[in-house]
Formats: sequence, structure tokens, C-alpha cells
Amino acid sequence: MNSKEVNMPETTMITCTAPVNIAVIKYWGKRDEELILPINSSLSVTLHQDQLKTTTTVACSRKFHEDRIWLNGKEEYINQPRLQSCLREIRRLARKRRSEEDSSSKSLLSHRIHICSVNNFPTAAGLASSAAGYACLVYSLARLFGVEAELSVVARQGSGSACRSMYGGFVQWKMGERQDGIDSVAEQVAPESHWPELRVLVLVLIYIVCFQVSAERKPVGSTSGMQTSVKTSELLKHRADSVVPARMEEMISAIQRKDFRTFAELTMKDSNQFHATCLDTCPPIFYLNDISRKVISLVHRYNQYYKETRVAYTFDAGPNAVIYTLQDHVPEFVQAVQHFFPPESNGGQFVKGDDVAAAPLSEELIQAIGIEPVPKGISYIISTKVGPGPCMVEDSDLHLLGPDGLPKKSP
Ligand code: 2P0
Repeated sequence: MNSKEVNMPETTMITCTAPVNIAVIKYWGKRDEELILPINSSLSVTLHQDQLKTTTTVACSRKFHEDRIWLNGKEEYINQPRLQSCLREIRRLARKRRSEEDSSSKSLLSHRIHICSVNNFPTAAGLASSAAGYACLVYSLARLFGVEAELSVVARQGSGSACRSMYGGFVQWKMGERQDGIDSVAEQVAPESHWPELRVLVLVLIYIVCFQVSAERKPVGSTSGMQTSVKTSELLKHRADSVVPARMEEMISAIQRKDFRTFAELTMKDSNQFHATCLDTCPPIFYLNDISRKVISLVHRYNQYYKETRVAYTFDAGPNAVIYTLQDHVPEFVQAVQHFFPPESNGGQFVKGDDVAAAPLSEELIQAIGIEPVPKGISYIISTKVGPGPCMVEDSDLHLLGPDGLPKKSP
């Protein structure tokens, strides 16, 4: 042991947070399962961490005997392949960067790691928890080891969509061409400050499907769903080869010009095409339910009433709707959602997150929409906006691991 090591603290600890992202051009299908290389590029909006985030503490110490991980309060299996890929890649980059003299960081590398991660939202509710989770893990480990390389390549190997959570604002994941995947990276298209009027509403549905006991579980996971789609859907191949390349360009241009109409229409078309490829999969995959479809009707009828595209929906591998709109339209649209999906009177707060002003809803608009109300169809709305990428938490009181390297007991 040299003098530097003697002076080192026993445990080095870093805590970071990372955001959720919601794609407006969807990723569905891999050309390489191990490296997680997609069959098409995709583009997403990073949501604000005030409402949706993962927090991760990573610690390393010579006192630790093995790598360990706790997710949302429960110890999980550390040897799962995607987790191991991220750990291996970060350690490799850290080693590459170290100069021979820098023995303190070299010894950090020889130590075992403890990881503790929590989400501030339900894990399997279709809110891309794996994206925020792997982005946060990779960012935290990189800060721990002082790695400054292109980290989206590492996050991608945890979960494809995670690479897009490495940046704030509007982010594209370029599919790349190389077999080794080093050109399959995320890139910021515009920062979070670019389009301040843009707003996001996450509509969390109450869904109780036959045979589905838990209200929060997805029926077919993304990883296996997209494998089946790649094998069986001709529509998916057509989409990847002939639709997405031009759509990416149109979407980037719409974002740069802050052209909401084009942004919204492409977002809805792309969500619908993704769900069409799910239906074209054999056996077919159904992510939308009756309530999702009512939300789709509500959005189209609302836009029709105003003869203007004011609101857009998008759906991922689950029935929850994510709505993009501009701030001026939020109060009335939220009121419309509340009218057509009346919440339980004692069901707690219906709108969470950013404040939404009360707004009148005209009888004429209600009549024009003309949907039969679905009581309790929507559990709650999360009102949020575009947000920044991963951040380091400076306050050491907020570490999720105690000085002993074990998760702190929640108060
Ligand atoms: C997306 N989704 O672009 C699309 C739209 C779901 C529907 O990225 O196998 O969890 O870990 O790479 O990233 C979900 O896929 O899948 C996803 P893996 P991931 O957001």
C-alpha cells in the first residue's frame, strides 16, 4: 500500500440523478442483441426530473467483498448480463484513462462497488424506468471513476432507450452503421431551454386486464416484444428502412423551428405506426387498451374542434398516454381529461407535478367531443416539462448508502 492509499477515505461515494425520456420517433427492434444496436434511429424528449427521476448512489471501498446492487429497496442479482456490460465498459474506460502515476484512482478500480438506486415513480408503469435507471448508473459510475468518454454508448448497452436519457432537452439516438456500435450514440438536438412553452402530461391509466393481477405490470416486455417483431413483422422492416429516416429529419427540423403542428402530427403518426408494428407481430402484441383508445379519440376531437393541432399523444410499451402540448392549452385540456375521465372523489390529487390553473370547459366543446365519460379510467396526471440531463447531487446527506456501504433505512 503506498502513501496515497493510506490517506484515501475508506469509502468513496457519489450520488447522481437521471431523467426519463419519452420518444416521439420510436425505437423498436435490434440488429444486435448483445451490443443493443437498433434497426432505426429514434428521437425523444427528456422529461423534467422535478417529477420523474432515478437517483443512484455508487460507492467503492476496499472493505467491500463483492459488487452488490439494491433497486427500490430490494437487493437484486448483480450478475445480470446488461448490468455487467455497463460495469465492465466503465471499468475499461476508467483503466484506459488512468495514467500510471494515478494510483489513487487505480486502487478505486480494484475495489468492489455497491449500487443503490430508487425511482420516484412506479417502476413497471410504462414510464421507461430502465432508461432513467441505466443512464443514472452509467453517469454515476463515470463520475466515481472520472471517466469523460461518450457515455451514451455505455448506457445503450444497459437498455437501448437509456442512451437518450444521457442528455437533456431533445435527443436523437443515431442508429449508426458500424458492427462494433461505437457510432450508435445519442446526441442532443436542442437543449431543454430551446422550447420553453412545450408541456408534457403523463396520463397514468387504471388498467385491470383479464389475467393481469397487478395494475402496474406490462404484458409483454419491450426486449422480448421487439425480438418477436423483428422476426415476424414486415411492417417493422418497412418502417425502419423506408419511413423513419425521412421522419427523423422532418422531426429534427420541426423541433428546431418550434413548429408544434408538425411535431405533434409526426409524434402521433409515429406512435400509431409503432403500435401497428406490434399488431403486425406474430403473435400480435397489444399495448393499448380501451382507455388508451378513448384518449386518442379525445385528442383528435379536441384538435378537430379548434381546427388546429393543439395536443398530441404518444404511447410506449404500455397503455399510459403521454401528451405533448403548449402551455396555453394545458389548463383546458386537463379540464377536458378530468371531464371525460372523472376521478374518484376521494382518490387523492388528480393532477400531480407542475401546477395547472383551473379553466372553464364550454358546453359546446363537451358536446363536440361527445365521448361517453369513463369514471376512474385515469388514475392521475403528472404535469411536467422538458428537462435537463443527468446531474450530480452535491449534498452528501442525500446519499442512499450509509457510511457502512449499506442502504440507509428509509425514515
Ligand atoms: C422508445 N421503447 O423509443 C421505445 C418505444 C418502448 C416503445 O425504448 O431491450 O426498454 O432495453 O433496449 O430501451 C423500450 O425499449 O429496450 C423502448 P431494451 P428498451 O422509447
